[in-house]
Amino acid sequence: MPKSIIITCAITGAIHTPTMSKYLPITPKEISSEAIAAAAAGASIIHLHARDPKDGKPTADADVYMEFLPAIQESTDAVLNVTTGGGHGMTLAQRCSGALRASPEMASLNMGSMNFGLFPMLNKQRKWKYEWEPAYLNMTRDFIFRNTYEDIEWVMKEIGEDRGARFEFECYDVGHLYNLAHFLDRGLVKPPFLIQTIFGVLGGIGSDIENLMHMRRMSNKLFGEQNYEWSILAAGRHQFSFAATGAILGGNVRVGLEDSLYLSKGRLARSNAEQVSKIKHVIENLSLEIATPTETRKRLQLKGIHQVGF
Ligand code: KMH
Ligand code: ZN
Repeated sequence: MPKSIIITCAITGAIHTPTMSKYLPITPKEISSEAIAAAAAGASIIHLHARDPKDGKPTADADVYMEFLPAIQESTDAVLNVTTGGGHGMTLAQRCSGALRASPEMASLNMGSMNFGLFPMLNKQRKWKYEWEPAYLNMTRDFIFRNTYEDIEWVMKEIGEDRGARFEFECYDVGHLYNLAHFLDRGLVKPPFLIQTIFGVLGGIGSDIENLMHMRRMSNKLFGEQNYEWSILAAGRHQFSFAATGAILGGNVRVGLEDSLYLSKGRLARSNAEQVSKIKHVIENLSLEIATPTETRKRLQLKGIHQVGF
């Protein structure tokens, strides 16, 4: 029997900027209504970042997270997963401010330092709404997304061990799988864990199907297929083809406006829920099923909705 498929929806992220799509949620109210609709459409995990309500810039203000986390959880039993990637240019503590305050059931954990190039998005001519937007993209020419061993250990201790969150291990390249294996060897990671394999970020592994197969093969070799839940996300235009291929291969999937602003070629997604509905239809048309939040909690052995700090 194929396992049901866990759909994660990443609502707003820290990659896209307000000028790129008027549908990108910015304020706590927008983030919570988008998250609730995405969960109703079939996402059992909601991955969250916060933005400054004034201008949409990624923010490290934990109070902003606390404006939307309780509101979302009041209306849905989806698992709330809070970023530790935060926004570009933040310190590690700033990146983790929401997760430190909220003690969520899940948090992201980025498994290696890397380039993270957003500057190609400057190539499209636009009239920017806010000055920070082109500066934010441009600074990634000289930016290292820092995730040293010490950084990773700190997040594992503060957010995993002390606050009881389990992680979405974000692996943007093959070396990140080996870093995860290193922490498994040291006993700092315990199955069942979620590996989010990420394709198409400039600085990470590219969106080629050979890479999808390779990341799966190496994950199986390093961890054993029964010890982890595999999830797939591709940034940009490969979002749906990679999710569909991953689903066929036994993986879980991630969609959402953090990863792509589009629903199909040239057509902006009007909401996160639109993307979730699309992948849900693909999955169901393949005679596969989507996982409920209850199944997701059980498979990932999460601490439960009543153990969070919001
Ligand atoms: N902020 C990006 C560099 C995550 O949510 O953990 C990547 C990121 C991933 O934010
Ligand atoms: Zn994120």
